[in-house]
Amino acid sequence: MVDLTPTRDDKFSFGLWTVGWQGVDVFGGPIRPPLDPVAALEQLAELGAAAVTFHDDDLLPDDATRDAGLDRFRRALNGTGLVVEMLTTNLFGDPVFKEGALTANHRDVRRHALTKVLRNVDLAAELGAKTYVLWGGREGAESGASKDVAAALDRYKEALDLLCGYVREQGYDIRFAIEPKPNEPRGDILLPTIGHALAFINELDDAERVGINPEVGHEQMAGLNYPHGVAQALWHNKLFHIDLNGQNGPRFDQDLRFGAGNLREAFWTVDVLQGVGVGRAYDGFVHFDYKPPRTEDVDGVWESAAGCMRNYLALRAKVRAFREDPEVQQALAASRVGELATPTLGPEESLADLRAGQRDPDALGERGMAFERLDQLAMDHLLGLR
Ligand SMILES: [Mn+2]
Repeated sequence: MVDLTPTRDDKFSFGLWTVGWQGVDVFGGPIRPPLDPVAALEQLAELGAAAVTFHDDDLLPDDATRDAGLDRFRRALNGTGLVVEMLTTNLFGDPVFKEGALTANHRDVRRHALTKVLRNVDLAAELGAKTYVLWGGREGAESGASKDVAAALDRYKEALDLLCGYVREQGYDIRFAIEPKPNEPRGDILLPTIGHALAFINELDDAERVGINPEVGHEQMAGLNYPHGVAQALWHNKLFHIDLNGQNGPRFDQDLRFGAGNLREAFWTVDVLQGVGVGRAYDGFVHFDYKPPRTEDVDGVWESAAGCMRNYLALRAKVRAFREDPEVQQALAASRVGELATPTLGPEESLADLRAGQRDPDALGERGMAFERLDQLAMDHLLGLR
């Protein structure tokens, strides 16, 4: 049996808003008491996490208690040995952001939003966080004429260009990561998928400094294949951060613990994060952005946090065993998976050579690909049958 005890080397990280979620949803108020951030640090350290992340407002809700709150939090970081690896801004909760933040129609709202981000970027630098996430939950629309999408993208770009310039000017070691989401809370959110965000980043002044923070459920809400999206992000060298959780297909954002929901995609997600196929593994923090269901009491919260890490470690062991299995290697060869790495045109070959070549399309068309055997082997590993 593999050891499923998380260690600091596993680089597990949790948002303070995850375990601290009081269960407020569209249909009901809080069902759990507020969680003290220091208690959260202590419990997460105990469970084997290595880092935490937070929105400005999660830790520092008002200016009157800001300095004292920060002091107390720093002492707890030192005491537990946890680090802050990522910071982000709450640009969605306050009424001022009801129509958007960095892309709000109202210019003063955009100026207020940018001010809020800048202040928290300073805090990120101070705390040593190297990733700054931007989730534009309110950047979007419910109706057609209400948002000039091209102008909104101009303003989104302006904000990112200004933020990158600021970070460069200050000499901060910080990169930005955009978190795509198709909808919720807005009817339609800008930069809805990994692909939209990657294309947008290409238009930025300092595209090198901006990557993405894809979340399992957000892609699956759009019916997309999450591990494929992660593989493409790695291929572009843009996987700056990751948000793992669970989701059952296109429906509301479930934010289940990692491994719950679509277990097969969780398996392939861990596989792709190991660098299989892409040739480039993800070596950043393994960040969980989920919500302990509102059926749970405080014990259930910690059960779900431990479950996220346990499921990741279990799937990592399964994925490694799958890749090392000699029968899997034979099945991969039978399915010609490795052959895809060979360029279509030979090194000394011209397109004229290619066109002059003889092939037998009928014979090629008759050949089975043996993918079912390959996938059943993966299934057998996942089900613990091998
Ligand atoms: Mn989510």
